[in-house]
Amino acid sequence: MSMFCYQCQETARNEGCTVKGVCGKTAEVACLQDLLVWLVKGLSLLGGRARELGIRDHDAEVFVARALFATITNANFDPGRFEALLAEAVDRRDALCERVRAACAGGRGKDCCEGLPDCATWRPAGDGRDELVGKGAAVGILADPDLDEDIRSLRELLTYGLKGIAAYTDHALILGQENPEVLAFLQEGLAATLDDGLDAAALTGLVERCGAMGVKAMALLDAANTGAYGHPEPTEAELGVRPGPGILVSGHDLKDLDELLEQTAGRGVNVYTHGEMLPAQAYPAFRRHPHFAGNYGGSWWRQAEEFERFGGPILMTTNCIVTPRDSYKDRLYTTGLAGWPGCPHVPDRAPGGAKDFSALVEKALDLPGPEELETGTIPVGWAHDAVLARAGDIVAAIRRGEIRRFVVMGGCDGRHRSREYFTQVARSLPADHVILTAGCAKYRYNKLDLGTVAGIPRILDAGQCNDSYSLVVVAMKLAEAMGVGDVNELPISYDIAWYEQKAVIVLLALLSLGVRNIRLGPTLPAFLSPGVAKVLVERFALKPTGEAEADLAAIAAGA
Ligand code: SF4
Ligand code: SF3
Repeated sequence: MSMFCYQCQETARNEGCTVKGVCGKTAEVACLQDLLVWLVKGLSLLGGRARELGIRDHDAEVFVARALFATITNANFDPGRFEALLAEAVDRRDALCERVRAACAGGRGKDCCEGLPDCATWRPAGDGRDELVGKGAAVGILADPDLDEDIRSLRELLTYGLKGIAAYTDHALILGQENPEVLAFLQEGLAATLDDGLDAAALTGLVERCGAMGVKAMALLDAANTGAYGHPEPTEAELGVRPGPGILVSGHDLKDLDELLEQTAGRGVNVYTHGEMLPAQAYPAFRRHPHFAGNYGGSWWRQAEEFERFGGPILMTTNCIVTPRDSYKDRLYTTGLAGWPGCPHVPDRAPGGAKDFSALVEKALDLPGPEELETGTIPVGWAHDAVLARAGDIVAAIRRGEIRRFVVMGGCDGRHRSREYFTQVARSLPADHVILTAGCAKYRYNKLDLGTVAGIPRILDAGQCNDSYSLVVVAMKLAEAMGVGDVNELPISYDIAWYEQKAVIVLLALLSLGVRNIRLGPTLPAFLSPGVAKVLVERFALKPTGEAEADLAAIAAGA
């Protein structure tokens, strides 16, 4: 069995994982994921035909978002879960095909399901997992060895952007928010990757639209999160531990944390955040719980050691999971689209109901409390509402020269040593430079004491990767307040770290807003062909991060 995956920054040799994922994804799961993406492309093609006939299959649209989300880096490693998603994909696709056929025959007397590609008609013979894996191996990224490399690159760039949108869309859906335009675009974009008639220019146009849809998806999630839990408030998040048992929550799904906090109230169990759940420390709705304790540990790739030392149950709400050690595998609970074979999984909520976290609570009560890793606090809660409340002071500080430049350093963290670059940049920026960040990239520098300037911390942490939207809002409002017509004229530099597909959509979102001169690191994506990379460089002045010293000099000079 072989595989090919190059969707994340840690792909082997910055070329592609071919035997097993650096992330721990087996070839078997990689093939099942490829098959799922292929099938939802077929489903999406039918979704487009259905929309032309005035039919919208809402549940199928939601399914496409969930299926794509399941395939993002470090979310789901469980082959059994993919088998279930594959069966659902085939059933939903065929049900939609029947509706399209019926509507079409009635209206025009022809069969709109004729001439469909294999991905819209293939059904497994029922020979089990091997058959699915075999088919997945045949339909993956390199299925057509003769495909033009720029077309392949653009199709994959579009697919990964859509995966990022799908993740944010799923989080918003869980909070009861959806944007029909974004749901339709997920299908339109996927279907476009099947269209041999689309040349590089047409695909580039779709990639740009994908970025614009990414802005909408992030805006929706921002409204969903703040609508449900209030605007984040500047807060000093505790890093130490409290006496007594605890549960650690990681990932991105705030509703899981919300329900867990409710179900642990008065039970003598503290709830801690980890990784991308750190920003929850700033939401008023969570802070009102006296048993909501501090943040434990750092970013996702350090979790094996941290989870071991935490000692209690861990709830992994989405990415990023790393191969769990046996020492804590039985207390690592996945939920939502996260999955690891052999780890207990908390099922989805029934309509109108809540998830049942009682198993975690009972487990926590049986286990010792967490071992302390560190002490102190870090500032969080500097999302758009908090920053804009101080817009007048900030603009005045810029005019006085007290704040000379903002540096957007959001994105993802990762294992590679080369990411020390971001620590070095953060540490060495002049005292009149303020870092705007979001996503787990901040763990490379958010525990450095960089002090304050003009009464605000020099690291303004807007929240999770999806809260990069907040940084965009801040830039737009600053431009307005300073009477600047183009965001590129603001004293803002971009030094973005990427790892997985949610950072891909953040990047595309920034490009769609016309942001130029973004530095991206620690490497450019392997899925960008030289031709596509050249277009991005020429049109947007996108560049790879370089040596920290040289980049610092360029940033200080306004580049
Ligand atoms: Fe490799 Fe990244 Fe794909 Fe995992 S997600 S298989 S590390 S490219
Ligand atoms: Fe991090 Fe996975 Fe991307 Fe949400 S937790 S930013 S990598």
